[in-house]
Amino acid sequence: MKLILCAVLFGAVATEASDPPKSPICGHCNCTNGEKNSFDVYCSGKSGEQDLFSEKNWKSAKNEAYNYNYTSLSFQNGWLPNLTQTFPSLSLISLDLSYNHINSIGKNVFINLTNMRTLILSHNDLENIDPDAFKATDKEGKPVGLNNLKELRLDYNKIHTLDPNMTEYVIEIEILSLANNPLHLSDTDTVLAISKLSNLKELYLQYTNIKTLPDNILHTLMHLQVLDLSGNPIAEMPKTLSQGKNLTRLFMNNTGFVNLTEETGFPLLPKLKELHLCRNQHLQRLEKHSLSGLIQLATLKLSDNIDLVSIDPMAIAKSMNHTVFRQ
Ligand SMILES: *[C@@H]1O[C@H](CO)[C@@H](O)[C@H](O)[C@H]1NC(C)=O
Ligand SMILES: *[C@@H]1O[C@H](CO)[C@@H](O)[C@H](O)[C@H]1NC(C)=O
Ligand SMILES: *[C@@H]1O[C@H](CO)[C@@H](O)[C@H](O)[C@H]1NC(C)=O
Ligand SMILES: *[C@@H]1O[C@H](CO)[C@@H](O)[C@H](O)[C@H]1NC(C)=O
Ligand SMILES: *[C@@H]1O[C@H](CO)[C@@H](O)[C@H](O)[C@H]1NC(C)=O
Ligand SMILES: *[C@@H]1O[C@H](CO)[C@@H](O)[C@H](O)[C@H]1NC(C)=O
Ligand SMILES: *[C@@H]1O[C@H](CO)[C@@H](O)[C@H](O)[C@H]1NC(C)=O
Ligand SMILES: *[C@@H]1O[C@H](CO)[C@@H](O)[C@H](O)[C@H]1NC(C)=O
Ligand SMILES: CC(=O)N[C@H]1CO[C@H](CO)[C@@H](O)[C@@H]1O
Repeated sequence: MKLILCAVLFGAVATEASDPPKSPICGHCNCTNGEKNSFDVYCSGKSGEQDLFSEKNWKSAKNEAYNYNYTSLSFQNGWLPNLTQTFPSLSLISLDLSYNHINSIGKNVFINLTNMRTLILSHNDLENIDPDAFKATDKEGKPVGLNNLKELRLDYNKIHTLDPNMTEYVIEIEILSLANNPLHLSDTDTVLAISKLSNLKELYLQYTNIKTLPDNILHTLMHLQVLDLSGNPIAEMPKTLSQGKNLTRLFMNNTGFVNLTEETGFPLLPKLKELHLCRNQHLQRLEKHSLSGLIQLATLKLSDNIDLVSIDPMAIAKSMNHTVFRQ
């Protein structure tokens, strides 16, 4: 008798675990069921408004109490020009809202997504980001930031300036992409906004039309490991590069260098392991010691430099100048 009861109970539990009640969002979008009954939601070409912001859509109609573990949402190719509605409280770790024609983000949109580590807003129409866009509030109602956010991707928008009051709320991020935006990096607010992000490990600035980096920015971003400056009209080595003591990977494809010498070449970058210097249409000569500061270099990519006529045999050889400063 006991044995039968156990079998019946076990059966019921097993069905519930493998087949949770379906939520409306998984009817409109594609949900994949991952580990520990977590869900990854993928949606393309939906209007957005009705689907995303109603809490009911994320619950089971049959069993309101059923607690879904939504780990990621990718909502693309929709129409969300004014992103002003607040997402319901979801356990999302990753949110991808690329290709949605977003041109403004209102206050408190992400306030309930307190677990979010990755936010992708690529390929939208953002020009300005509201200073309070990433503001959240704690249990007492005090303003705090998205304190779990580690990765923010804003590439392929129309951003020219950043507001320091905006980055204040994403202060913990380690990865920031601003690639393919018409950035004004000479604007002091924008520099201040980026400088505040002192935990940054990866910064993507390719195709932002910048001519150099602001002085001392790598002194502030002292943990930076990966920097992409490709596709910018940079003709002189940015002065602050010598402060990139923790840089391990540097990308400078398609820039404006012509002749790099010991004086105009790379500074001492003691941890740099990988350098990409490809597709530099104007690059002609890599002179003696132009790369000697890269004392740990393991990978050097130099492809498709159509004007490169001379690489000095001592271009990368050890230079006393660089060993003297080595600690
Ligand atoms: C949700 O799912 C993720 C991925 O499987 C897992 O790491 C996390 O612990 C789950 N959260 C809860 C509350 O079950
Ligand atoms: C769901 O996936 C199918 C097959 O990949 C795709 O054709 C469909 O557009 C997806 N639906 C949504 C709403 O993204
Ligand atoms: C978005 O908001 C602006 C003003 O904040 C308004 O002028 C515009 O019409 C709105 N666009 C849409 C599509 O709702
Ligand atoms: C940031 O906020 C402070 C206080 O609200 C304000 O005085 C300042 O002008 C703001 N900064 C910018 C760049 O908007
Ligand atoms: C960056 O370099 C400084 C000194 O050069 C060091 O103290 C610090 O721990 C480094 N940070 C990381 C993340 O490696
Ligand atoms: C240039 O740099 C990028 C990193 O942004 C790298 O992935 C790419 O392979 C490099 N090379 C060329 C030829 O573009
Ligand atoms: C680069 O070096 C070549 C050979 O020394 C020289 O003719 C040319 O003027 C230099 N170009 C620049 C921009 O320094
Ligand atoms: C050190 O650098 C200076 C100028 O940058 C140069 O004149 C000198 O020859 C270099 N010394 C060595 C040993 O490379
Ligand atoms: C579902 C949920 O938790 N919604 C909350 C989102 O954040 C706002 C502002 O703090 C709350 O009012 C909602 O209750």
